[in-house]
Amino acid sequence: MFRKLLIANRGEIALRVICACKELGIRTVAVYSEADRNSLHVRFADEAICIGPPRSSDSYLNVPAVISAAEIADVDAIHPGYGLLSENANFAEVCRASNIKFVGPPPEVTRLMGEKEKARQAMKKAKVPILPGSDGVLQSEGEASDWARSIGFPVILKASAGGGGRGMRVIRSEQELPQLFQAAQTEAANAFGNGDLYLEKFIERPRHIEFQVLADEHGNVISLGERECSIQRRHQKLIEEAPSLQMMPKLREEMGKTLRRCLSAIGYQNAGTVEFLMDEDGKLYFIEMNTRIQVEHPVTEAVTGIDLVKAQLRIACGEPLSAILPEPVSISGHAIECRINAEHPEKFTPSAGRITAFNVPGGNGVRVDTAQYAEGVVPPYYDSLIAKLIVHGKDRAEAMARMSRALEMFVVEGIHTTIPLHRRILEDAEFRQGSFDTKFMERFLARFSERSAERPGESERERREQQLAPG
Ligand code: MV4
Repeated sequence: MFRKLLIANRGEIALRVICACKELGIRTVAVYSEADRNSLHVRFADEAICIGPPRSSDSYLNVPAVISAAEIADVDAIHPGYGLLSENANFAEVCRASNIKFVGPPPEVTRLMGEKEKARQAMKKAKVPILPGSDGVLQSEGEASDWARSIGFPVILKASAGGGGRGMRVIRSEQELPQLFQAAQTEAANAFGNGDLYLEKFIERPRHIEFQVLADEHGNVISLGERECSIQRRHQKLIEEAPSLQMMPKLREEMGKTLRRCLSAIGYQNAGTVEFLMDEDGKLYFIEMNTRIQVEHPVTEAVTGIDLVKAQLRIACGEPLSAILPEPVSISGHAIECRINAEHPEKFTPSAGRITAFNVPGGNGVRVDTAQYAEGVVPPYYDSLIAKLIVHGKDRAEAMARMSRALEMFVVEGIHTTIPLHRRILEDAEFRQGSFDTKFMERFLARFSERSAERPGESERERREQQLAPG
């Protein structure tokens, strides 16, 4: 096993990696920005090194600063967490050149999956279902038009260097194409330094379903089932569940086999997530692969009993899956995660500041992953996730009841959070019924405004806050 590992991240995921290292007897090195001096990842790591000013670009994203810290601390490995440098193939290459093990897939695979159109073709070649669409990147607007006509409108233009919803355009008719093609190309070139586009059939009301996989360094791959991630707003997930109510056991098993074959062929290693859209007929289509541990990994941990971060570390040390996994791997019960973000309830804009009171729920089937504490400060420089509340129950009904009571017992004062919003979602009939798609939040928020409109004499803000408030 590694002797010493550097965590190139902050917040709850840095703490999550520290937990796994402590359990495996690995010494830990935290890196932190000037805004994170008093953070728990600094406190609980064996060593901590300040790598720069508050802004991520000056600290957590500064490759020379991170590598220097790793060399000074003399670590064997780096865990990148999620976001930041986790899917940066160049960083993984620098780690390799510095003789430091990057806990993740080889840079070549990260690079392949980062080019969305190449990833799509690789999946197609391995017989993973993809949507009808262009073969390779579009060379011209004319080519886009030809593909769109042969596939049939509506279609969606996507940036090959994009992902996570950035730089996409839905095209509903031939007339719209020239303008939207130009707009998408310009946006992609500006945002990613690469204007390459591809095109797919557009699915109007998809569900977002993703498969968690683990691959060792000896060609063995396993699928740990799916997560339902359709409850999202502006491409930010709010609630994730495992398993998905929409997934038939036969399809899950079939996808598992397909993914094992495909990812073994690609030479995938370590933890990864394969994202799919599910159409109204329950068919799955590959959209993207994420080559990192994800925010929502705990729901899979809850239903499989597998510690995914420990598995990542053991895989990176060369252990085979057969030594890591229980026999057999099975999925039991139902898990739900609510992302607790520091956000204004009505605008979903970041809410930084000092936390004046903090009570974390516990009890049977409840897990909270957080690096926050009472009197702690949420800095304005980073993403707004301050805690993840994960519950596990024997079925979805028990998980929902557990989530409701845990949200009630979760106290965060001094800043705004998404806790009141989650409490309302948990009461929503459509959510409880469980057959939602990625448009759920739009409908949910519209139901809200309608009810607010029926209450004259209050400001919009007062109404919204009252409706979002507990009780
Ligand atoms: C799509 C789509 C409909 N049809 N592709 C958004 C994020 C990126 N990973 C892919 N996305 C989408 N791709 C086709 N062919 C709709 C979306 C989409 C979406 C997907 C998953 C979760 C939430 C979403 C919200 C809006 C659009």
